[in-house]
Amino acid sequence: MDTPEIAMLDAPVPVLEPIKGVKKAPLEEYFTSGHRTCQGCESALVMKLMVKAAGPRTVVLGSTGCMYVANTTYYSTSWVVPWMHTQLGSSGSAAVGTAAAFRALMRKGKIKREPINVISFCGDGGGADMGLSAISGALQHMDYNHLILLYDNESYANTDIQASGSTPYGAVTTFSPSGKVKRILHKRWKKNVAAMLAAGHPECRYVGTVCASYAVDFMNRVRKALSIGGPTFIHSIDPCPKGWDYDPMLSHELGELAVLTGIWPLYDVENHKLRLYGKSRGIVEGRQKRLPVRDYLLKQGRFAHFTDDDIDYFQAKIDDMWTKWLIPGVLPFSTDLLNEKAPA
Ligand SMILES: Cc1ncc(C[n+]2csc(CCOP(=O)(O)OP(=O)(O)O)c2C)c(N)n1
Ligand code: SF4
Repeated sequence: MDTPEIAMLDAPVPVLEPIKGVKKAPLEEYFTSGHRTCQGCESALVMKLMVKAAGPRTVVLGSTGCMYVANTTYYSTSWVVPWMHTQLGSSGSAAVGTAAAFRALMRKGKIKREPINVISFCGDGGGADMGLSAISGALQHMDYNHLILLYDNESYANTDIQASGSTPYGAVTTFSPSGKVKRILHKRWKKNVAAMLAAGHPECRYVGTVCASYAVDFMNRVRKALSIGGPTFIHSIDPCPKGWDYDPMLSHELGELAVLTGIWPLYDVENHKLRLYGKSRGIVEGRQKRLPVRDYLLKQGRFAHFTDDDIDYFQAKIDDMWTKWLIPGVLPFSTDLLNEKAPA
């Protein structure tokens, strides 16, 4: 039994054992039919897996973006659990506020003292750009239990595919079309959000990257984050047929290719210990050969303007991530990167 003092201070965390194989995954759905996401939308799958892993005692908070707008068409919603919309840059503040409210209500005896998961999600525009400071603040409020999940479709998809800080080098967006004068308009390398947040928040006990193509791993990262307690963060890569311009049947394959080409390393930082997992672990340990980035890039219309030089440049950057960075694909500290040149 908790002492009254501890009961006053601590909001309880759930016991969520890892799911051992897809056949052991819970059958219940808490994100179900009724949404209007595009065919093949991986972000919709992310929502489904996220809340399936968390279970029924979960409150979901959603930052403005596709996963808000497409999931709450007038008079319908696909959320079975309680859900609330929050503003574009507010996933961090909403998470802390809701977790604090639950704690206060439990402390005052107004609701039963039981584990209630608080999950706040945001797109890359809302999370990697304008909401980053609120997420950083949330990861410093150690007293509250919540998970912030950044679903990264690599653009501001809901407002018709504008470039974000998370858009990959060279991708065509409405802000960065390919033209006759400049074939490549978007020359920034994608922000390294999960690593940035893990490295910059020494007390945060769990940060991870995930990909919904590896569904069991995905759900187990969500379960780990929710059951470890405190503020936690997960970053998922989400193939988006509309923004990436590909046939919707390729979504699953593109998720796998993002990992197998080494573009999207799967890792987590649990209690300050970094560990590559799944196929990414296979790559560092030499059991899995990295596939050429060409296999991934040329399946997507947003890279259709790439020449062989562009693909070679992209490949060289990924090779650097795996050979010269302090931690493969994660921490970009290397002086060699200063010597490279992008193709004109
Ligand atoms: C403060 C603010 N500025 C602009 C908008 C308009 N807006 C709505 S959704 C959106 C794009 C969100 O992009 P992202 O966070 O990447 O989510 P996605 O649409 O890709 O799911 C924008 C700019 C807004 N709702 N609030
Ligand atoms: S635009 Fe992309 S993220 Fe938005 S609903 Fe369509 S596939 Fe999903």
